[in-house]
Amino acid sequence: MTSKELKALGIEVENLGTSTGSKWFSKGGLIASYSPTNGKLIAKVQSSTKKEYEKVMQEAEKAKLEWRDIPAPKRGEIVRQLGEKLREVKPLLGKLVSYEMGKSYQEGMGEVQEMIDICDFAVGLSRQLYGNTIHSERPGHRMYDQYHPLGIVGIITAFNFPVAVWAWNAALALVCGDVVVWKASEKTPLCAVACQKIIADILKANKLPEGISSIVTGDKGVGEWISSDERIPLVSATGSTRMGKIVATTVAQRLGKSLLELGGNNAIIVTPSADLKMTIIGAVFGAVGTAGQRCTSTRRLIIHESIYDKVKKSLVDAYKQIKIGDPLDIKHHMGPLIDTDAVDMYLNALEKIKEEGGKLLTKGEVLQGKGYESGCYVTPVIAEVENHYEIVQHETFAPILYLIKYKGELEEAIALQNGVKQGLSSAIMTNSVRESELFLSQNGSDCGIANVNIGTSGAEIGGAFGGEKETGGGRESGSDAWKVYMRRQTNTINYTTNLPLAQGIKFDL
Ligand code: UN1
Repeated sequence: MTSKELKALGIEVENLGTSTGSKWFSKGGLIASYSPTNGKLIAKVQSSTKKEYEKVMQEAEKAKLEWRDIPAPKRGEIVRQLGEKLREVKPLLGKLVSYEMGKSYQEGMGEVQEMIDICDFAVGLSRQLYGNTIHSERPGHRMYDQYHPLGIVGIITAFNFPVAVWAWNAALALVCGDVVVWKASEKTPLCAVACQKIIADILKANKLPEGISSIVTGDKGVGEWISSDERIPLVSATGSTRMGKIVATTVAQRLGKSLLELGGNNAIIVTPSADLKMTIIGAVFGAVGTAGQRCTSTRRLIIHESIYDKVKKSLVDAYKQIKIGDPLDIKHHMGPLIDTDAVDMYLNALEKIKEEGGKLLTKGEVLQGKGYESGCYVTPVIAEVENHYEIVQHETFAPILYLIKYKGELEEAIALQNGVKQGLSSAIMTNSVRESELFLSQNGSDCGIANVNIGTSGAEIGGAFGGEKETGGGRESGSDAWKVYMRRQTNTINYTTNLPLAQGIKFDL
């Protein structure tokens, strides 16, 4: 990516990493962002000091009072403008996502498309923040519930979706009348700077308080400021289960709310009636897309023994077709891992698989030579394992796909699928109504997402996104996920001259 392209997104050689709207200030240490695609330094971002964080919070506190007074459909208009701007910058921002994070250019563009889609969704939502009307048990009384803005929403995001997850949270929070303070992953700080510049321009052009959208930059210490801050009623955090447990505990100690979107250990059940062509495409994209670094990545295939060998062979053949290299070159299916620490985790996982008795069906190695200078390119691996292996129970953020055999009925496969601590995404490949309905029933998948005849990754923004168990229980994005960004109030109005008490209680004076 050229410096001219970076400049068009507002990125300089050195950037400030703290901002409220278009006011930028930073005195903390410099974070260097290297591209995993070629190992080159892209630019540096100055992290936030505690004092700067305080300034951001003070601006946010002021801005929230004004923002919540603006009618929701008018707030929607601002989000509409954000969606418009994102349409304009999609190729460039998509390129930055690909260059800084390492996912394929197509997927980088797809991520910006998710941002656009959630903006469109939020614009419609801004006229639909509905509560219920309720029939009172008392004569001459009316009841309803309504939703008010929460105030300040803290957003903590991971490197793997460096722009979309902010947009899922910010677009909804903004139409709900909240202001947002975002801490992005220190592995992808430039994506955050670029997004903040886009929204700051819109706020400025509309003469709105700039504290409506802020960013702070830094490591987990900055996340800790957000989690422990009583001025932030909701913290939405995306990342590892380890991080989520820390955020959840800190937020719970002050009885704040947290929306957690943590690790997955997603499986596709492949039944005897599965369409194998669809299965292979879904499984391979799910396992190697984003180099296995989506929380929805397909980690396990639970295959019926009657078709096991056939699926295994087709997969091994398909993996031979995968082109690995510079993700900005669209002929490549798979780019690098985010950094060399991630490569070490991949290598450790391969060792563990072998130690526990698993068998690698494809060679797992770090690629070397021309085009692979960053040291972050690895080959995707297929491994035959047992579900109970410790390594299989663990989410390794890398392109490693586990094959697990089931012998009997679907119930056995469902037990394997549910037999992990995480509960994000799941899928079944079947042409049997009985099997698909059982999979979707209360006795079926225990995940937040359960798909039939599609893979585990690539969820649309229209549905609520998130999962159960160690995935954290939060729901972001579509459906009625907006409700968590607002406080709910039940109102009872008496329009008579009597004061009857509920539950028939008599209290005469
Ligand atoms: C994530 O990996 O944090 O469903 C989000 C998907 C994407 C979002 C993934 N729409 O794969």
